[in-house]
Amino acid sequence: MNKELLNKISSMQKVLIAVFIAFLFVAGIYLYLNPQDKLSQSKQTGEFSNAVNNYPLAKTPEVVELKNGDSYNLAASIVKKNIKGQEIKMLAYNGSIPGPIIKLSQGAEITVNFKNETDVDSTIHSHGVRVDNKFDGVADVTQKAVKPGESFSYKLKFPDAGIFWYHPHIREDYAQELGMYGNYLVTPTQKDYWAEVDREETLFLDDLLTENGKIAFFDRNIVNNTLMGRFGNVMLINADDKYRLSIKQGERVRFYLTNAANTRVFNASIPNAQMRLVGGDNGKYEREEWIDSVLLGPSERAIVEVWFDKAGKYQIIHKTPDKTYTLGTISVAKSPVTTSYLLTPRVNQDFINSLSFLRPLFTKPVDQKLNITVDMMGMNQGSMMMGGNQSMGMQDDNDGDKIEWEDNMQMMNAMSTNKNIKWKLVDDQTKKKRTWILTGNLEKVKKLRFQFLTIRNPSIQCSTQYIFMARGF
Ligand SMILES: [Cu+2]
Repeated sequence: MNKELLNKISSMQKVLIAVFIAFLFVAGIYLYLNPQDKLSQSKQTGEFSNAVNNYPLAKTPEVVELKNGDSYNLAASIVKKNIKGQEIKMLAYNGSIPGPIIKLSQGAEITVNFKNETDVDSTIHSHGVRVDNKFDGVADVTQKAVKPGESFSYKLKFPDAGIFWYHPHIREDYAQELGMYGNYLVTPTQKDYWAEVDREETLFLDDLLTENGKIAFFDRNIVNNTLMGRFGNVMLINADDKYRLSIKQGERVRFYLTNAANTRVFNASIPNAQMRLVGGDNGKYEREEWIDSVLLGPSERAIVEVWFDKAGKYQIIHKTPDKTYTLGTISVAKSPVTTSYLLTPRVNQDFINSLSFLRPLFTKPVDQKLNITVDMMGMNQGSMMMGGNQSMGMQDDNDGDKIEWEDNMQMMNAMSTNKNIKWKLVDDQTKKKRTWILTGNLEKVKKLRFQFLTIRNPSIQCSTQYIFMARGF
């Protein structure tokens, strides 16, 4: 080979490299400008159909009262529902979204015979209910997934009073988003556990991501938006974008709120009405308090009481530092006011006493720290290819705000899947990855601190909220 040829090759290589870089640059800009196109590439691997077909219309939930020892059949199936004037394919329990409100007395044990008639594997996870591990409904951990056409029976017991909920624990990004959620309302055995009210209402707060009047793309095999979760663009109460409640003046209402959104935090309030926070995830609180609004993380519940002593229209709103969403309306019809509402928030001494055995642990030093952190396989290279951080929209514009109210890292989020984002628990001291199983009696229980570490990439300073669940307690 002579020198000239060598020069030729190297200059050809230079051209090739330049073309390659140019290609990456153009592709990066293209993907940045057309995020949906990136998704449509994976559409070929199997998209969940969003065809409405002849599916029945979703019903509104009925209240099912169950007694100790009862069996109840709960089938999940495909339905359609009108959201913002468009018929959308959704999933329902016993034909309704939310699913039936299962009302039972504290201490009851029931059997739920679940049948999966949807297009996705499923389970029933009874969120917040202290059930036996084998009926906890976590696919591939406590049971095998219930495939379409299959059934599974859950033996459930309800030792605690309050509001709980059921939903699948496999592909809940798809199935729960499409309507698979329902409440268990557990009435306390103790008579004055709650204050006297005239009415109880269960409200599921949720958001749904739609695109051109259809549910936005879901891949059958890949979970997307795993970094920040799937933020919706339609706000819903009980799967209704125009939720209405009609009551009479003077009524005292206890609302049981559940956040069914997969990542959105709600800051709910009813302007011009006095609201009292009386309970949360585990029933009543030690001390009730007057509040202006209540903050609900994903999966969280809140129990509030409101007395509507004036007639008129009230709005249920969700207020963030930048935006106010109207979630629903409450019409209060004129009526003689015959009831009153105890104006002093209650102090629940019995509950305070019942927690006294835990109080010494509050000041006990932490025995071990566990870091909850994330591996982002290939995501960093991706961000370089996409032309830097600024254009990725990864900079957090909510300085000092610890809540990610909206999807502020849309591009990065759209690229993240269950394949390139892996969560792990790492021992803070040994830096080893671990799985923790706590055994033994309470005195021997170690005090653990679980801490979320900011992702160790200076370009990704995000303040996303992540859900952390402790099971089997
Ligand atoms: Cu849950």
